[in-house]
Amino acid sequence: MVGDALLLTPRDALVIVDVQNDFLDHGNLAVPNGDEVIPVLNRAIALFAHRSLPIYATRDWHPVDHCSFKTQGGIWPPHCIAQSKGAEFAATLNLPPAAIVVSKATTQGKDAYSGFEGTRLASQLHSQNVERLFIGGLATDYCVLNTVKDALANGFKVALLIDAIRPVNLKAGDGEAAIDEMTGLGAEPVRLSDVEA
Ligand code: VGL
Ligand code: ZN
Repeated sequence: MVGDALLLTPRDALVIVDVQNDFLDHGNLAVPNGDEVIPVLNRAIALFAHRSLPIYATRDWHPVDHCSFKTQGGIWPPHCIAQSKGAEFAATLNLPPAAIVVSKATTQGKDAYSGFEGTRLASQLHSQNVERLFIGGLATDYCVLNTVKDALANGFKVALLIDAIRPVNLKAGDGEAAIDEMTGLGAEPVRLSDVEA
């Protein structure tokens, strides 16, 4: 999709995944170069807001003793504890007041990498007549991957904002493998500069 302009339609929505302090520089589960997604997503927010298109923001919103934490036998450092500073959206992310916040992974004993898992996201999108999602955020190989897979499984088209995602890369190559998996399933990789201004 490089070169051609990609036109936004009234049935598009923006989904920003987990751009929260704990996934950013100095956060408890900092994603390498995660801060770089913010200026790109701010431009995306401006494009969608200008057209009054829906903007969703998912957030990881864990209880203090969440099962994904190392202290509980999980694989992650404690992160994104509900109501904590680390769980707040990046202060520099220009989320408009109309943005719809989707909290996920709120149950102690269950992790949820997808913004669709255990939330009303699919029904909210359907009730707004959305058919295509522009998805960016953190992290490519976890919550972006699983949100994109569930979006496709729920029948949405997906434009993956490849310049607005960054991987954890617990294992080298995880991010690239995730992008291959998402595009293999039908997500269209797009750069924000391909989206018409
Ligand atoms: C995420 C690891 C643990 C993510 C959430 O948002 O990608 N990654 N919890
Ligand atoms: Zn988490």
